[in-house]
Amino acid sequence: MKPTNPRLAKKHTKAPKKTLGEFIIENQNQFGYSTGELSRLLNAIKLASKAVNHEVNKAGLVDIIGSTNQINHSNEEQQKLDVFANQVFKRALINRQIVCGFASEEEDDFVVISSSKNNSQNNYVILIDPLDGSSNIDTNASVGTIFSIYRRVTSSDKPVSESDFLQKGINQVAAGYILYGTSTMLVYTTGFGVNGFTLNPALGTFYLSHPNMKYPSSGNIYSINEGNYFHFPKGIKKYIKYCQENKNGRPYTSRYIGSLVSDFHRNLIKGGVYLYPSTLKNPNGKLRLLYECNPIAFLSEQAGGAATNGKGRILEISTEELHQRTPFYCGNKAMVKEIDNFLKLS
Ligand code: AHM
Ligand code: MG
Repeated sequence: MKPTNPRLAKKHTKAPKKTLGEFIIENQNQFGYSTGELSRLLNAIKLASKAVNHEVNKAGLVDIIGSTNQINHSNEEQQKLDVFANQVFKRALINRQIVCGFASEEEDDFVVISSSKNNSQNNYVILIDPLDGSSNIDTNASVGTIFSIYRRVTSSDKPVSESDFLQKGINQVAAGYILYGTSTMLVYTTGFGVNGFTLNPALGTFYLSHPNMKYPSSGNIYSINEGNYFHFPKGIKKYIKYCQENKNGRPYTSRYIGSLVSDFHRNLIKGGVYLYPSTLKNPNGKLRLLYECNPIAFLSEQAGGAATNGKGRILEISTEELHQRTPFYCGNKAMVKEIDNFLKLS
């Protein structure tokens, strides 16, 4: 019998991938306040995401696609799956009494959650966009869930108040997204790098597939809804022309799904930048600071990238209201810097 090639033998005895549950427990002691509360919260998100994933995968087979004919706080039409995903996350977090407050892009106001367990109050609030990019559902394109977690700033013997939610992005203790794409992934950060987990649908388990995610050192993708070109600020119009110019490694490639989680995820892996500028109609852009921009900005910075509103860092923007919007530029650091320069010069 031929002796085993030691290189091949090594390949076959590769250690099994870590599960998300194992990873959460292993890293629990990274927090100053290590009570296991944040770990339980991440586990609840993991569970809810599987339920949403199951429903998203059935879209087309059951009566779950299309509009509810209702308008949400932001004056946008709610899709049936928006409402479903919101309920699933809300229930998972409220029933388990893991957080003391919940705010969602699909709700008008935040929800106070009081805990009946041992008379103790929980310390975290969560803000969530339950189904981002939901207008893509009808066409079977990828959508996502985005979440952002803060430690409350008010005293824990009182119900949460608005100030617990209106914190600057730099105060986030964790943020992440679930991408319901060709495979389902949960990607998150607790301020110690970004890690991505892929769902094995047969087992219903997330496995660490993308440890310590970082942007490539350079990128060449720009993602923007160019249909709004004539409504963009001068600097962005010039930047788009710059991307299209044929010199010094350009033209860049244009890729836009219209689903922030999917566009961000692709740019993170391949190197690129996502832009949602102000427009004549929407001077603050379209994206919501608390539910979309802050969590994605936190992930972007943790992956070695940047996120700005064209004037400064997203994570340092003061928040005045729950559904506040902001222009958003996010991706490879050097590319975001280019955009900031174009905006400053125009
Ligand atoms: P939503 O939360 O209502 O789905 O809106 C956010 C989405 C982002 O995912 C996406 O990048 C953007 O809106 C697309 O907007 P537009 O169609 O104007 O390009
Ligand atoms: Mg959204």
